[in-house]
Amino acid sequence: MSNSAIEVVQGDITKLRVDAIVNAANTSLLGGGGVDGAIHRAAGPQLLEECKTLNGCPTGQAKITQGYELPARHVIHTVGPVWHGGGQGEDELLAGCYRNSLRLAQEHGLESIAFPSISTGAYRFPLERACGIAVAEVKRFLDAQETVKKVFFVCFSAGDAEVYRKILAEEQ
Ligand code: AR6
Repeated sequence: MSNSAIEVVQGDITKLRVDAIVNAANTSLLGGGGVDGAIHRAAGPQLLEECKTLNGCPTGQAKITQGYELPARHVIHTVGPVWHGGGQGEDELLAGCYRNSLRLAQEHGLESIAFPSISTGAYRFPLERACGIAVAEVKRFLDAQETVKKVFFVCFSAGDAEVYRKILAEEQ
């Protein structure tokens, strides 16, 4: 795996022209606030129409749709765990979000994928802990296959981007 396979970007994930952006959704897959709301607004109403056909998504799993009016071709919807203190399987569920999203991308022959910082907003997962899990899962996946070539971590705030860059550098 080359070092440039993973890139941290600060900004709005709805602007990225990649094969798939990942949505930090809830189990209904019918929209919400945060990055979920931003993705549905930018993709337009057809995204909700397709989501209605999916019958929701369990925590830690992922489902794929078209991107509609987004620059991204697809949206991979995953559901992060709500943070309850760490004793309720939160780490493994969050790892599942990254693993299952990447597997879906691979199954669909997608080369580039962008993740928001899943569960670290409304679901209150501690940022550094979530970031460590995200980086570990993405690295393991990139080392094991050749379809997905580029992974972006998209951070809304400069502070979050700094944490991601620090943890990525430590793991090199
Ligand atoms: N681009 C990139 N990152 C963003 C954007 C954006 N446009 N908007 C927000 N973020 P959250 P969660 C960041 O709360 O914790 C929803 O209502 C945000 O700053 O969106 O997994 C769903 O429907 C934070 O760093 O997701 C669920 O009910 C990160 O995205 C619930 O929130 C994740 O924050 C999911 O909560």
